[in-house]
Amino acid sequence: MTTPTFASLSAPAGGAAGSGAAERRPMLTLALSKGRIFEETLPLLAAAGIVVTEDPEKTRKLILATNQPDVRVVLVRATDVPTYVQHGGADLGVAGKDVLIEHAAENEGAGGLYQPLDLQIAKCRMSVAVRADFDYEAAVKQGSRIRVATKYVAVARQHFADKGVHVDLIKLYGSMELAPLTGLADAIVDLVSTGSTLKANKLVEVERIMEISSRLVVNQAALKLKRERIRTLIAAFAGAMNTTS
Ligand code: PRT
Ligand code: MG
Repeated sequence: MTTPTFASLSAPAGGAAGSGAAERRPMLTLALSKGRIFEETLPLLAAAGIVVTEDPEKTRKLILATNQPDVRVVLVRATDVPTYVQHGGADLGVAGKDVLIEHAAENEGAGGLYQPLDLQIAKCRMSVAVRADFDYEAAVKQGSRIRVATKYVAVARQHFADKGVHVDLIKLYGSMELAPLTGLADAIVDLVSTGSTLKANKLVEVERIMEISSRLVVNQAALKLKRERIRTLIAAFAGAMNTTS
């Protein structure tokens, strides 16, 4: 028996409404954030036969239709993707490992979120960076208390605890690079991709904490109720990754 493709399981585009059970299948909702995650998820969706028919950069709509009548995309902030999926506002979503770790720490493990696939997209690393004139190694060796500004409090806390370094963590929501330049902090924990943001702000990367990529997250209840469709989608994504990497 051959496995049907996701496209063949869906109601035919433009088919007469209400004729047959296929059209009455419940909506499959995918949560994505605008920008790199949206852009890098598009080819994976295409492999599953799904084409988003509106451009998020050109519309103010937050719900985007696709060529499949029973598949839609909701646009949410990157940090809100796990929340939407966990509570069933979306069946699936794509979120960075950075976002997922912080979400789990803030939500006691975030039950209800299944992570079946590392999509290997939106890759970067989480690192410690300091001003070029700050001797990080010496501060660590001397056992000084280091002030660290970051959006990623859970990852930073764990990293410095593992090293046995005492830190005062300062939670920020963005523009972490500014903290060492203004004297707010000695160091930052932030995402680094090309390194050009650090360079432009005269900061240097002194430690790599972990590699980051984005993962597919699925609502546990949706996985049970829409099992076949979600499994077919996961298989198409996995297949596309093998052919593009
Ligand atoms: O931007 P916004 O405030 O709307 O939200 P967001 O920053 O959470 O979303 P977005 O779309 O920027 O990032 C979504 C996900 O992409 C993150 O959760 C990461 O998993 C992943 N990702 C991959 C990155 C980067 N690369 C990245 N370079 N997220 C952010 N950056 C930022 C970084 O914080 C720093 O300010 O880009 C800057 C560094 O880039 P380089 O290339 O100069 O090193
Ligand atoms: Mg950003």
